[in-house]
Amino acid sequence: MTTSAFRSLLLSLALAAAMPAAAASINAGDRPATAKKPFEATAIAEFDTPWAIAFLPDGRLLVTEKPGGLFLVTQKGEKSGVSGVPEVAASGQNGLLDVAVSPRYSEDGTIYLTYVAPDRGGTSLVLAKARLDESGGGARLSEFSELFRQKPGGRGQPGGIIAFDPEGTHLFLTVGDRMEPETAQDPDMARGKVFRLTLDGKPAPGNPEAGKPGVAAMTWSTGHRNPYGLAFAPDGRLWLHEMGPKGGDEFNRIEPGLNYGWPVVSNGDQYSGAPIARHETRPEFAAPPLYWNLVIAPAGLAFYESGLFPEWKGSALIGGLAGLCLVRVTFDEGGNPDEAERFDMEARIRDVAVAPDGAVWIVEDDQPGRLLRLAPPGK
Ligand SMILES: [Ca+2]
Repeated sequence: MTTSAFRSLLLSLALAAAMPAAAASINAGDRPATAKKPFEATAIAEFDTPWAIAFLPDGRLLVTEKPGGLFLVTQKGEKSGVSGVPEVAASGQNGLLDVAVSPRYSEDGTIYLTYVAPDRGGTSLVLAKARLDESGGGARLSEFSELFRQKPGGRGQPGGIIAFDPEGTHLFLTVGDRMEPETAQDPDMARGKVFRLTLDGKPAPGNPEAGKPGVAAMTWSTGHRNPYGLAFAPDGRLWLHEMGPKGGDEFNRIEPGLNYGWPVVSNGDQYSGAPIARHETRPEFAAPPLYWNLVIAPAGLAFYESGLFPEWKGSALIGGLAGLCLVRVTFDEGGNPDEAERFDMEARIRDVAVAPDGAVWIVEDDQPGRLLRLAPPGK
């Protein structure tokens, strides 16, 4: 062994020792969707390619449509359009994406949106906030404020998921690799990252590279491909799922400063069939404790804490696009996840949210796509 090889071996060992102890990665990609459904699914309304759903404190929902529509919807299915959404670049995976309700909504009346905007040299992921203004009849966005705009622009795989920490003081945002994989490892590119921001969209104090300029100051974790799920568990841990390439969808516990490896390592391969090194070959990258190969194409993530489905308490609920399913993930005493059951929904599931009464709501990725309420029979 040469001196430099010995040095790199020592470095690898040191990095491996610094990583959190984790159980072996579990592949849930071959699990069948055979779970008996403890719910009835009731179709509430239909939308044109719905992308995200979020509940207001009063039990109404906000629903985005990928082509650019934003709606307020009652639990009986009465829809009203919200005006003031800016022009979006709606094509392929791009368009109007996530909607999230401010953790201080009762005081600030604010919602957050992500969308892909037309821009020079491509299309850019944008994070914006606005007040949901229902004064004077109808609903509109007022005091619209753009908080973040990705530069340079890119192609598909935008990410764009918003989550707030349990304290309601920070906004977390996923950014996809925009189909340029190597940019996920570039600390100066707003690609393949999770950002941690203030509620006004500024780099949050205490971030791993808080003293640096630009993208680095915003970055909480790096090396992601295309994350369409991000949420805090009841125990305060942050979880993310991201789509793999050909195989290797990942469910990752997100910790500050860690690198999750894309595109250097993956549990899937290139679409061409060309292999990608596996996570276990590079311990300096955080490996997913749970992954899917075959893929489910995960979209939407919500943790369940209500009593309406008592057996689901503490579970993560994940929609499957390619999987045509709803996946329930449970955690052992060490916090390690595994897929507990998979419900066949016979449609591409784009997002999942839990209503104030504990019912689970999902939307189908279709044209039209249905908004469905899942509740125990008769509830
Ligand atoms: Ca990874």
